[in-house]
Amino acid sequence: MIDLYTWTTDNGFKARHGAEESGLEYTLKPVNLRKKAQFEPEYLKISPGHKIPALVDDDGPGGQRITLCESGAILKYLGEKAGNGLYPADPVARVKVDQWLFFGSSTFTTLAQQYGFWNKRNPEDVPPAKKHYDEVLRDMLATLNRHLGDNEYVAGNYSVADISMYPDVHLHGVNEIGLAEYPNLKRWHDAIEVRPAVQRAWEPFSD
Ligand SMILES: N[C@@H](CCC(=O)N[C@@H](CS)C(=O)NCC(=O)O)C(=O)O
Repeated sequence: MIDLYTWTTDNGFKARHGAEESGLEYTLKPVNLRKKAQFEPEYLKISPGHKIPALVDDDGPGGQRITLCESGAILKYLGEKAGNGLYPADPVARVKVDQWLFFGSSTFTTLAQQYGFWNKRNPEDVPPAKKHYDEVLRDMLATLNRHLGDNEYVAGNYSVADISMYPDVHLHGVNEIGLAEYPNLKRWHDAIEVRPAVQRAWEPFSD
C-alpha cells in the first residue's frame, strides 16, 4: 500500500496528480502546513527537510518498504512502478523526460514560487523583487510556449515531466498572469486540465 503525504500546494498537487495518473492504489495523508504538521517528529523521518510531498510504499523495490520525498523523485517512482509510459522504459525517451522533469522540479517551480512569494504573499511591497520574478516567470512561460509549438507535450508524449509543470502553469500562468500571450502553452494546459486524473487530483480535501 502507498501512503501519499501531501497538501494543497503546487508540489503537493504534482504528487497527487502523478498518483492518480499511475492507476496505483494509494491513501491520501494530509499534512496540514498551516498547522505546521510537517514538523511532527514522525513526519520528519519520512521527509527530513519538513516538506510535502512524501510517500511511503510498503511494497517498494524487492518488496522492501521505502520512504521518499521530493516531488520529482516521487513522480519518477510512481511512473516507473506503474509502467504505463508516464516515465518511459525506452532510454532515449527517458533522456528528454529527465531533462524536463528536472527543469520542472528544480527551475520552473522553484522560481515560480519566488514569483508567488514576492508578488502575492509577501505583505511588504518590494518593487525590484516583484519586477524581477515577474520577468523570470514570463520568460519561463515563453520558453515553454516556444517548445510546445513543436511538441505536443514537453517530452513528446504525455509524461511525468508535464505533471511536474502543470500546477505552476495553472496557478500562476492561468490564474494570475494569463496565457493569452502563450497560445501553445494554453493548448497544453487545457489538454491536461480536462484529464479525469487531474480533476480527481485537484479535488479539495482537508485534514
Ligand atoms: N523540492 C521540493 C520542494 C517541496 C516544497 O517546497 N514543499 C513546500 C510546499 S510546496 C513545503 O512543504 N513547505 C513547508 C515547509 O517548508 O516547512 C519538491 O519538489 O518536493
